[in-house]
Amino acid sequence: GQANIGVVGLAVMGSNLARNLASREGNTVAVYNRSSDKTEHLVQAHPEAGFAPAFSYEEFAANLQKPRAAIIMVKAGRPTDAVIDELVRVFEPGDIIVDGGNALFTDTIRREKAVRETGINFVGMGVSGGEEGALLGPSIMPGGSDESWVTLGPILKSIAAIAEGEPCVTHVGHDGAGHFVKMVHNGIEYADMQLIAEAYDLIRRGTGKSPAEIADIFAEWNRGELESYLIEITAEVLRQTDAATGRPLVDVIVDQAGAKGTGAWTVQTALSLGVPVSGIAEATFARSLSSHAEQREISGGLPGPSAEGDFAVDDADEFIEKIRLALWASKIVAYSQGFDEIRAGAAEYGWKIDLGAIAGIWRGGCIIRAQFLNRITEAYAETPDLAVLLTAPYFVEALERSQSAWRDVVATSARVGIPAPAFSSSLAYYDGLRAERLPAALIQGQRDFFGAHTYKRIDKPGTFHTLWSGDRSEIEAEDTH
Ligand code: NBP
Repeated sequence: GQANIGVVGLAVMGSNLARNLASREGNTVAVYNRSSDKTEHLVQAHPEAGFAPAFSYEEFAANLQKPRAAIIMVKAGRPTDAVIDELVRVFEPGDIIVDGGNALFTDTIRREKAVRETGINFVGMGVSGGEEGALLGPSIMPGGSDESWVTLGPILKSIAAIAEGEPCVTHVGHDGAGHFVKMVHNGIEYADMQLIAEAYDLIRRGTGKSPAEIADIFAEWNRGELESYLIEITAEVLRQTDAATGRPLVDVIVDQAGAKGTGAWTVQTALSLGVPVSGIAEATFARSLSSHAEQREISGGLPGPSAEGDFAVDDADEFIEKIRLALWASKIVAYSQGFDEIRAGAAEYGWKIDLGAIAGIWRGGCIIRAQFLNRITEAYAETPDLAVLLTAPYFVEALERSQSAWRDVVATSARVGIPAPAFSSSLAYYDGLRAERLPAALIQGQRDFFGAHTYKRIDKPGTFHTLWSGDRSEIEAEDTH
């Protein structure tokens, strides 16, 4: 075989990744797809790529140099398992199977374990950036063994996005670490998008500005600390006019947000790990709420302020600046929560993850790319075991500067009846972290009352229970609950 890398699955993502690989000096790319028409089409449409096409798994394996390395880009779930089975059949010990699809990290852990028993390496790899990223340079989050990274590293570095001269790829950690980090990336993306949407809604309804005018505001914000791909495309979407009606496009799009499930995975995993990713959760639930048309239909007449939908602020410019600061503060919370989940996942699954390097590889190629990620890298460079990202000096300064505006915006949204779930929950999380005493003490009391779940005291060691249905004296209890 003459190819040094292969791609299985030639739908849009696989084709683009194969073309990206083929465009780099020194690569010859073997390609295979279950339906031969896709393979033929790709090879004919891109003669410049010099692909080595195959029409059976045997032929695909024969086209690859040893040790073989192949990236699977098929539908996540059973199709991925089916392709892995075929590759295990035709590959040999020492070869590398990479799954670049959107797999759930626990599936990746299971697959890695099973494939490893055959002597073949298995690498679960998160790929972010959609179709365009796959073609021009994605952000790449590979897991798997150190041995696989030796072979894959140079190839992946050659196709990844470049941010400030560095390729957006790093060996995240073993087995499922790459897909875990990709999952949290998507969760953060949900939160970031929801925060931007809340900012837009408040500006529009509070100032009466048109979408095109608000596009200018986002374009302006994109020149400051909020600079990011998502802010940039928000301006583009808001500026778009619908050709058919002449109205702003955003006004003719049905207001029900779709989701492919990675946000839900992030939240479900956080619940299992006990990590409060409330901003990501609210963003995920906000999409769910939006998509329940029938519930919204029968709820439209419920009492509340601002039945007409609009309110007017006295000073539009001041209000807009407050929203910018609320967005900045809430965004810091969302990223801090996401990194908290990665930290907790690494501890639970035994991965050594360099959190600063993760922020580094998100600076290019992916949806949440932004200048601000450099600040996260710096924070972890200074304090590698930082327990709460937002306590790093740069973020503390930002929160100090923005928090009074943040509180005003959340209070205003509550007063006028405009939902701002991600703004509000981020602020509540922040205040919860700051609080000297939390009412969790009362919850412990309630738990002890109805379930004898016991509690600890602030003034002495040990575990205690009050005899609630007896004389209400306190006894020292065994810590079994
Ligand atoms: P799809 O997710 O639409 O999958 C289509 C591909 O899967 C085709 O090549 C199809 O072959 C193949 N396939 C299926 Br379906 N069942 C198969 C089986 N049993 N055996 C072999 N091949 C099978 O493709 P995509 O949209 O290009 O996405 C590929 C992966 O990348 C997915 O995991 C997706 O979640 C992920 N993705 C990532 C991003 C991102 O931004 N990172 C974006 C989009 C997708 P056929 O031609 O014979 O039907």
